[in-house]
Amino acid sequence: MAKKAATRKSGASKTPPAKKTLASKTAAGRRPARSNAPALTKEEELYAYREMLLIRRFEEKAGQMYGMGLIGGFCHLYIGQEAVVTGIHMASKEGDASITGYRDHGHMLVAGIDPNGVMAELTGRASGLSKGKGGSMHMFSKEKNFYGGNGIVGAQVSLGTGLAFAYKYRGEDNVSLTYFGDGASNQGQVYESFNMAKLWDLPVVYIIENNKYAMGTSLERASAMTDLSQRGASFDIPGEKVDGMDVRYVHEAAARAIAHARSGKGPYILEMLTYRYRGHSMSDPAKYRSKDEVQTMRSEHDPIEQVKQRILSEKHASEDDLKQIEKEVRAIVTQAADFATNAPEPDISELWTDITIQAGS
Ligand SMILES: Cc1ncc(C[n+]2csc(CCOP(=O)(O)OP(=O)(O)O)c2C)c(N)n1
Ligand SMILES: [Mg+2]
Repeated sequence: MAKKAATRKSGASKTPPAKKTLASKTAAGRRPARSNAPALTKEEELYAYREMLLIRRFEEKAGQMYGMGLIGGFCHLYIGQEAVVTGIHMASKEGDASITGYRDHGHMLVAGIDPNGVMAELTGRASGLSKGKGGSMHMFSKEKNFYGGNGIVGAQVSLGTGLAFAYKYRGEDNVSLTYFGDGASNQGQVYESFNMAKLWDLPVVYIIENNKYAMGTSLERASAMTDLSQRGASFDIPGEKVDGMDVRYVHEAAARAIAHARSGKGPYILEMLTYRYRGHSMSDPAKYRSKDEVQTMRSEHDPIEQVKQRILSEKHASEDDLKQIEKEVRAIVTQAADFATNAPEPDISELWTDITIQAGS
């Protein structure tokens, strides 16, 4: 990624060569057996730290605002999963498309979408990304090639495959980054999409964010075959399991998968082993898992804490430097919250717009 990390809006990407290796912890024993982790450069580590912190603080604020009644409807937080979207984005390049389900705030922030517009959409304001009419699950940015924000579980897989088809059809050098959950991986349309993607060797990377649960149902309870990285085997789509709590592994695997798709070899599956700390949505009593399980993931595998400790031990930055980053991130989030609280609501006439295409138009 190199360039993208340094400036959020820069152009070409470079997939960094594997450099020196560092030892890494395993994610609750679920990480594939590899003893050495790939290293990121100082700039990449600092970029990852800032991006993940922005997602974390933004969502903590959204959670608070939801509790205060400022955000209505559904709101699914991504807290704990930040390394997935950050590492994938670092390996992508300008113009690549991304699409996901309803747990989408992190995907938008990392794509460089204005936090004010995202937060204002959560509070239903006219200056929100969908004019205040979509809410948490339905936001888009054509400018940043972000295609939602989709509430129908699995629907983004067909749409993401279609985005890849468009790139190939037009002869463009971009890939579709299609994110979905472990629960969605059992949806029928996923396999119709896999078939077409391989049949036509479409440039799509399927990123399965396996956070172990689909609402209150664990993967083991709902899936006959739980190795999601192999779900493309019968379509001849390669796949791998990745420690999704460690941004270094995510970035390394993403670089490999994206290069594969971009070079014309067709789709690739990445199963990201990750974890959400919060409930499925804001209204989840979370009775299906123990507090210990959550606490272990938070205290032993937190993606932000891992990067922070490496930055300090490698002396890439001091405690004070990191505090300064935290301060800057908090200022962005505070400003977004203020904006989203004070911005005007949509005019009542907006009830009748953006519903259907008018005859003759
Ligand atoms: C087609 C469809 N079926 C059911 C639902 C209800 N539903 C919403 S989220 C969800 C669980 C999906 O879990 P997963 O794919 O693992 O994603 P996660 O929430 O863990 O990110 C379900 C069943 C839905 N929105 N759409
Ligand atoms: Mg899940």
